[in-house]
Amino acid sequence: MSNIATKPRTKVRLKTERPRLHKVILVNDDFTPREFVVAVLKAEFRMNEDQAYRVMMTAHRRGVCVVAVYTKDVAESKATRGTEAGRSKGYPLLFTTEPEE
Ligand code: TYC
Repeated sequence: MSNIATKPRTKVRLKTERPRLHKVILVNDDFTPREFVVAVLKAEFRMNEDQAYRVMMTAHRRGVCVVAVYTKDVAESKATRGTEAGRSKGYPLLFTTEPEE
């Protein structure tokens, strides 16, 4: 009889981990009009005028602003749609994503 211990290959997960959320980040530039940034934030991120204006001004003053957090897929598609909205008008507007800690 062999006494080589057989180690279970699969770990039992006691807890279901939530998927990591990803931040959508608005990046400032010198060319995109303020009102256009506000309009994109309202359309793509369901913000009201006041919220959108504050986020736009934070990016304008500090260089970047976290817009919202979503699951990876949603964050990436919203960032792409926001960036493309700017590109369609010839603006360098940029949204990026990064995982939350
Ligand atoms: N800095 C731009 C301007 O003065 C406005 C702006 C704000 C552009 C935020 C991009 O992410 C941005 N017209």
